Amino acid sequence: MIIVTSNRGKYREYKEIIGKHFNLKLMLMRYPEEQLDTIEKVAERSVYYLSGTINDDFFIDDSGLFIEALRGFPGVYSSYVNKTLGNEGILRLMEGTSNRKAEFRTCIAYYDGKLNLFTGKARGTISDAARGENGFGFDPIFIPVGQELTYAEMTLEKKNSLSHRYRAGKAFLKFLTKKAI
Ligand code: ITT
Repeated sequence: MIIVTSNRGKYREYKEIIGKHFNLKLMLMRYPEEQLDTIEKVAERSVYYLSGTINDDFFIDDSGLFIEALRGFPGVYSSYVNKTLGNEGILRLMEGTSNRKAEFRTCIAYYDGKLNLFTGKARGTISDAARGENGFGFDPIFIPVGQELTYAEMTLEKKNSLSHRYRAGKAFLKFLTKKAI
């Protein structure tokens, strides 16, 4: 089983979520991501693009941060926004905004000759300041619901016990386990 991603942070998390149960190999590469209106559509399109070039079962992970007060922004534009505005830019956009609600979403798209999608969500809030050194991307500014710490202040094990990626991964793992028997 191959994970195709340009993001080592994702791989680190999947090594725990999936790699403990199935043999997981990393194909570190960037692939074209079309700007469609949902992460599921983006993932689906990328899988069809990659399925022509990879001769093994593989999956990709398309994720995004959806901020309520910004009407779902950055959403499907998360990767671009993370590179351009960054966490400080998001915090600036949120200055003076009392509604800090946000949701992280992950869509795993697994290709085994057929396309299979697994989604996971985690609700939470945007912190007032960036906090923590762990993780990647928007982790320093996202506090999952019921927690005090940002993802970046948590250990990998803790983030992996409650994150959007863990939830999508759990559904994926169930599918893989069923398939293996
Ligand atoms: P791929 O090669 O796998 O596409 P990517 O980093 O471009 O890697 P996405 O498009 O799925 O991945 O992610 C959109 C942005 O959201 C990107 O900047 C990520 O760093 C960030 N992101 C995704 N999952 C995250 C998580 O669990 N915690 C914090 N940021 C995350």
